[in-house]
Amino acid sequence: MTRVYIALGSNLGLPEQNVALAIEALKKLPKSTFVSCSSLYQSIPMGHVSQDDYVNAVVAINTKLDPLDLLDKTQEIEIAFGREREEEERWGPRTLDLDILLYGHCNMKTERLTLPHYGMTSREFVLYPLDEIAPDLQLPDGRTLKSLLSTLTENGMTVISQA
Ligand code: 5RY
Ligand code: CA
Ligand code: CA
Repeated sequence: MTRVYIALGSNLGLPEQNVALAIEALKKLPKSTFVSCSSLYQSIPMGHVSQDDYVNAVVAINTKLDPLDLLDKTQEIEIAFGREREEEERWGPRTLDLDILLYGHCNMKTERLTLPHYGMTSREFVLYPLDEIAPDLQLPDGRTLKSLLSTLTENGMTVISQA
């Protein structure tokens, strides 16, 4: 089994419900066991700022799925929640976004999947929830979660639903 961290985000439809139900869907992944999940956070949009606030969370699972099979499963869940990739603008609003942040200490860079997730080291809506469930986390390159958190400046994060 490999420890995996998955980030969830939504800012379309009913974001809080989308994230809560997506967590339930992740609990049912095949060849996997659920470990823990963070609180749900409301967060200020990053990247493309003229959109609604997001609801974000992070979950930890253990899995025997290989990274690309896990990606298939997370993309199926995104589609089941009404994700329409073709009609979306880059960094624009979406009903559900599931990002595999870390797959054990795996480093990979392919067309479909980059591990660790390239944006995770600088995004507060990933690092704060991760700190709740894995405060002693280290990246494959040895950087600690605490060192990444110390580089963040503003905090546009509010807990909306305690884990
Ligand atoms: C920056 C650029 C693009 C940060 C930057 C993205 C979410 C990014 C989001 C989300 C919140 C996006 C990717 N500099 N903002 N923006 N939550 N996704 N709060 O899940 F994240 S687009
Ligand atoms: Ca994302
Ligand atoms: Ca994504």
